[in-house]
Amino acid sequence: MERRQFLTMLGAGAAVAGTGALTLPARAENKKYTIALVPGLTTDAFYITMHRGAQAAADALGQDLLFQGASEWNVTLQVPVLEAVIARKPDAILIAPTDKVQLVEPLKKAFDAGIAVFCVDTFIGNGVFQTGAGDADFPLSYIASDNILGGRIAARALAKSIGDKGKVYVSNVKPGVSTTDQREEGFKAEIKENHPNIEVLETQFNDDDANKAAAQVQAVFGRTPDLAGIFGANLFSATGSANGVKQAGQAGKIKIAAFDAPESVVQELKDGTFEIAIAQHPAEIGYFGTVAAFAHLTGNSVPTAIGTGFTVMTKDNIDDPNVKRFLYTG
Ligand code: T6T
Repeated sequence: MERRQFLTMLGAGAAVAGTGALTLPARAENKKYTIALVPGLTTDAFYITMHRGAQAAADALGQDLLFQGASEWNVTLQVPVLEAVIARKPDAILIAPTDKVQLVEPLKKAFDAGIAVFCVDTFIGNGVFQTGAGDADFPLSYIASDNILGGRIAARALAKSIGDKGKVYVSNVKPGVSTTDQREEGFKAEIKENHPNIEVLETQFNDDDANKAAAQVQAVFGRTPDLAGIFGANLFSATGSANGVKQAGQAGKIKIAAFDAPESVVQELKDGTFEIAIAQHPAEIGYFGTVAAFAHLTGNSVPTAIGTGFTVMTKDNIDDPNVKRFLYTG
């Protein structure tokens, strides 16, 4: 062997050995960590699918996953669940906080107890973590969709389907939810910047209740008979709006851009109730959230933000297996 080649190999070997020494897990061999996932609510196909992704990662890594949440999107219900989870002393908590402000103090208790906190889907504060600024930057990472972009995608699709003019409104959950606030923000910014002939009416807040969202369609349509479109900013807003539009006999006439993709969107797209459904990748959020927690617990650094993708579903692509696989199937 040539001397130069030998030296190169020696150098490479030393580098590998050096890297290995630096990243060796700082844990006792075979120690199992407990990672808790606290969803926004347990009965939502979005979080059920996120749980599946988290479980897949926990199984692959040989770690324990705890899934505990409230049955409704409600701060008053989520806080006691979080307190019960903290009492079980998990090593890490992945949480979708139901309010940007009201979950800061309850989560600070987890942080003070030495539990690693990660936000999945929704965030606290401004969602920018580990900056040393403010009192809500203590979570280690935010793993989620780009919700402002999602709102913009919805606006473009809805604008196209209504011929770039007319009246629309946003059906939304409630103010203070980071994800749906950002979707509305992205939607309105896109309309304002690029669709001057579209008027955005007052947002209708439904408290994550599809029945309320359906009733609101009737009310808005009653006073605005030339209503052209609706942006359903999450699963219950979109499915409720679909029901409302059907009850008003306006399916396919009042266009809907839907956020989220429970299995029912297949039919809604095919029969023209939805123009577009923006599927998030909740399994990916759960998977990478769990991997991030494990990386941290084993002494590795983690990125402060991990962005997950979207799949835009239409009647023309919904039968494609590469699209269909992003339906929220639990
Ligand atoms: O849209 C998702 C999630 O991203 C949002 O934060 C709350 O609503 C859903 O869970 C859908 O119901």
